[in-house]
Amino acid sequence: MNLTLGTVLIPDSNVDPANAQSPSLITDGCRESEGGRPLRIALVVAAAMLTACGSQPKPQSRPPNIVLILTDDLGYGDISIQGHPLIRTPNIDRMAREGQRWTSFYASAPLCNPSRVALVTGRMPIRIHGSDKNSWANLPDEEITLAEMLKERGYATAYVGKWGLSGRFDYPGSHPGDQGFDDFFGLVGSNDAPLREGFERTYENIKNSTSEDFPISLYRQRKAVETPAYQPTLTKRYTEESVRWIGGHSEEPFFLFLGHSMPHVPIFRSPEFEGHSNAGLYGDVIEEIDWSVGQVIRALEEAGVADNTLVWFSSDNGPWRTYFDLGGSSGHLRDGKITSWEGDFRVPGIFWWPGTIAPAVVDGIGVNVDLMATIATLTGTELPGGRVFDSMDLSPTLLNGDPSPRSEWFYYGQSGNLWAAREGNFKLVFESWESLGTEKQIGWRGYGNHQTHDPPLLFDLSTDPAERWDIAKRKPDAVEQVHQAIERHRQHLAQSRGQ
Ligand SMILES: [Ca+2]
Repeated sequence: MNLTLGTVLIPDSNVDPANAQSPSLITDGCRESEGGRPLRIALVVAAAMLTACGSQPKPQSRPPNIVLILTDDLGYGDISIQGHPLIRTPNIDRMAREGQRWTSFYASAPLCNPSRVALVTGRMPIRIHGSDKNSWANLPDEEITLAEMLKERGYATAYVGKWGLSGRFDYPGSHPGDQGFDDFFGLVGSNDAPLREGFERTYENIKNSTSEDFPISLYRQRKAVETPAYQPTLTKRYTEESVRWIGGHSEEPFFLFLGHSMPHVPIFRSPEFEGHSNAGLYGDVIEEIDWSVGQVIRALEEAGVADNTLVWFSSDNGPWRTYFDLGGSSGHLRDGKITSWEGDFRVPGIFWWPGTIAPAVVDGIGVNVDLMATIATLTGTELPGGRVFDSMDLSPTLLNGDPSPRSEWFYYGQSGNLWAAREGNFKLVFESWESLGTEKQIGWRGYGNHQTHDPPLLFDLSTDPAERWDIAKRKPDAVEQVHQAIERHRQHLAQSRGQ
């Protein structure tokens, strides 16, 4: 079956998601209520949309809790189970061993904000922002987030950590409280914005910086409680807040989004983790995040809800390699943050739900934009109506070990240019950059060697995940195969943009 973006899989009506076997294929674009009665779409084949009326899944007595742990700029290769030789991440590794580790899991965009916009809405930023931008842009108030969706299902909701979906908290839709989160403790955005006036952004300055160099505020709800935020204990305090919040909500369905500020530069760790790793400051930072994961898992176990909780661990984009030892590693993948290479878009993707998610290493494609449809199914929740999603339901893989329903992904750059596209194992690269050094020294933020590839480069990611060998001339059929996927994707975007 030929799936297109904007198609989601959900289980048949009245089926307990935990026991779902053969999900029906539906299109989200048709999921609008009619006189209060939702339409269910039974089957879609390519462009043909066949619809049938039906009812939605009945609410379960106690839907699963959802905990999303998102790190900032953590690389694919920064965790020990994915090959880092020095950094030890026993708690993340445990999640991976007991759950599913996806080796082709992608961030939706090459940098923080658009990746997060896609994650919380199930919609690609180029769809949301009519100007085609895939760069930093505020999340519009009218977008419906995961938290707003789950609140309709009766969930308690909290956001702890870096928000990153707005630049300030002074307009409608800008605060987590406007986007469905009951509780908030964290930062508006990245831990490096803004810089102190007169602070020159160089590697040395960032390396030697203190919290005083970044006049950002730590918020509790809508009130700034600490300025500048004391950064060495951010990971620790986010963790304590999360553990406390879980303990206070174990009697009801809950959704916790823990968005770590680390390891985005400037990197800090609490005193207990100084020298904790064998991999320097960056290693210490990652090992503290791993400790945090362990604390969250323990809190779920102590509250007696671990077997009814999905925990997901990932990163919003790849490592910031222009900061050398202050940035992480994409392992065997090429390059890192703000490039079209796998080292940016491909990130850790771990799903843990003991007793429900069958342990596996999954090599099918998944993307953080898929969480919306996946979580809707797992919680028996209605996707918001009146809009088109780019989210595909990964629950058949999570619950039954089926192949991933997603066979393609599209790598958009900041300007909205299509940098690259993947169909199956083949990736076409149209535009590329390299991380060359620190900003101020070489080009924009240390990036250079920008190239437009015409004809595009072709890589077989199954045999060449490091994208070293252009095989476009050898595999014209594969080139055409990816072009066809792009054409389907563009038709879908054009038909539904802005909806
Ligand atoms: Ca980031």
